[in-house]
Amino acid sequence: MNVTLPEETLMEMYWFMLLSRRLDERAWALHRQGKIAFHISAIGHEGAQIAAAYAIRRGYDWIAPYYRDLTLMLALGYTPREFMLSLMGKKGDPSSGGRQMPSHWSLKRANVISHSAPVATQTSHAAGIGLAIKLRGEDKVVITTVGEGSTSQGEWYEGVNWAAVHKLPVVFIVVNNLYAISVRQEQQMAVANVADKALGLGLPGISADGMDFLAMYQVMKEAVERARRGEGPTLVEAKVYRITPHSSDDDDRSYRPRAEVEQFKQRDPLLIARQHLEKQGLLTPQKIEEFEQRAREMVEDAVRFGESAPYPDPEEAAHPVYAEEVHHV
Ligand SMILES: Cc1ncc(C[n+]2csc(CCOP(=O)(O)OP(=O)(O)O)c2C)c(N)n1
Repeated sequence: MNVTLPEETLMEMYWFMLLSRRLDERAWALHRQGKIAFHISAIGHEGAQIAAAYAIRRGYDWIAPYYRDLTLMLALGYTPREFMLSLMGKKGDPSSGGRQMPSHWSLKRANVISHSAPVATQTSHAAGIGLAIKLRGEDKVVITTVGEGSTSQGEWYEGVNWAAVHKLPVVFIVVNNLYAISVRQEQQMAVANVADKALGLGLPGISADGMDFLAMYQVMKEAVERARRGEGPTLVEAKVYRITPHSSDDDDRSYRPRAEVEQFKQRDPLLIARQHLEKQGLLTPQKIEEFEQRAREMVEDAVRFGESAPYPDPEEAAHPVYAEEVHHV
């Protein structure tokens, strides 16, 4: 592995992974307390996401994410307070003003575009943005994420195919956590790796260890640079594991053995990152405690902020779904 990143960058990456984890855990607790209606988790996905965030030029490149991208969003500047507003359906939620499901991100200031509820639709959004970048002659890149189950959708093939034909600056990240709710990968596709699908579509396909943020970063960095040089899209498969149930509405005991979950917990991305940074002498027990303390404070501040924030005004219910004034041509 020849990844060289400044020490502060490595520590910052670890910090966002930790903050994401602690926020995520708090969201589960809020759900069990009956304070929020729904949560969909990033636990197990942090390493792949932080690598993607740091491989791009944040605030410059474009992002078409999916619902499991909490760590990516935090690294793009989405705040814990904003996350709580989204979870609690409160007015200041930047994604939709508290009127969308939580974790259906959009963040104008960070070039994050809103995604729809049907899975894989963001793939064609990303291809469209890629085409716009190319037509304008810009050196921007767009990254988009889906789960492996979403690669069974026709729209996913259409978007990837179009980007490959026109050599668009897109990195298609497929986060393979083995399950699409209760459907295992083998019931969903006849290939061993999602990356194998790239062969038939005419773009490079690479599998990365998404549990290890440095392994994933290396693959992402190459894919992003390739796109920026005008050499076209790459399909990056991040092999991860979803340690939690699909969402707060799901009982995963009905479709996967506990032993499997326990086995993958040994490869927890936060643990792997910690081991990397401890080995390099960057993370000391004191630093770990300092980070934990800061994360606890931020999470509790965000919860208080969310709880005291107002709900959207009823008059805003249709905004900005319908135009104030309709223009007929
Ligand atoms: C077109 C479509 N079909 C079904 C659903 C319901 N649905 C929501 S998430 C999901 C699973 C997606 O699995 P995957 O793409 O592997 O992502 P993961 O949640 O595992 O990260 C399904 C079937 C949907 N939102 N859109």
